[in-house]
Amino acid sequence: MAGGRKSGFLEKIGLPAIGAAFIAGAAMAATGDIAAPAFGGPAQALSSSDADRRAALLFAQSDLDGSGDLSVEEFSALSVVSAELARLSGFVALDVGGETSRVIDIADVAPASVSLTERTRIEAVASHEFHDAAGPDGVLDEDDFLALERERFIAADLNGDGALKRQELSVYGLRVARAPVSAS
Ligand SMILES: [Ca+2]
Ligand SMILES: [Ca+2]
Repeated sequence: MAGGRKSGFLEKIGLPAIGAAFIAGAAMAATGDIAAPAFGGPAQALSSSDADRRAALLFAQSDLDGSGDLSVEEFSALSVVSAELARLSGFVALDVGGETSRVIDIADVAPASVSLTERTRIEAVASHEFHDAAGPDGVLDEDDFLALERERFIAADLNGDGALKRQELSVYGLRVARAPVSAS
């Protein structure tokens, strides 16, 4: 049953490494270590500057080899891990560098797990996003990553006021969870 899976790199290297970092963070938060934020209550709003801070932290966590840029494998691992953690927990944590992360509850609107078919789609989308954002030099540096994450924010900012509230937060949460987003 498990014999046909092809994404060996992510399975053997990317996912465990990045996943372990996230899980270690969650474990530290659970035991009260201030190095990792604890999960707070539901977010009421997310400003574009907080979204930028979140993206900068994500970039640092995702640059597993510390090269200062993301490889397509590092970027793809981030997409898969973001999807799996969000779906498993039922929420998206908004780590913007404080002691607690506000969360966006997606339990009612996103599937609880990532199917193999979906995972293949997520990796394909990640590869596409990577090459689009990296541009001709094929290097995804922090500026490229912030710009890409800003697009995710702008797509969720339905009224264009530079902050996400209510329904917009749900749209953003679904995008972070790489869940299918309806057009409405
Ligand atoms: Ca790197
Ligand atoms: Ca808005």
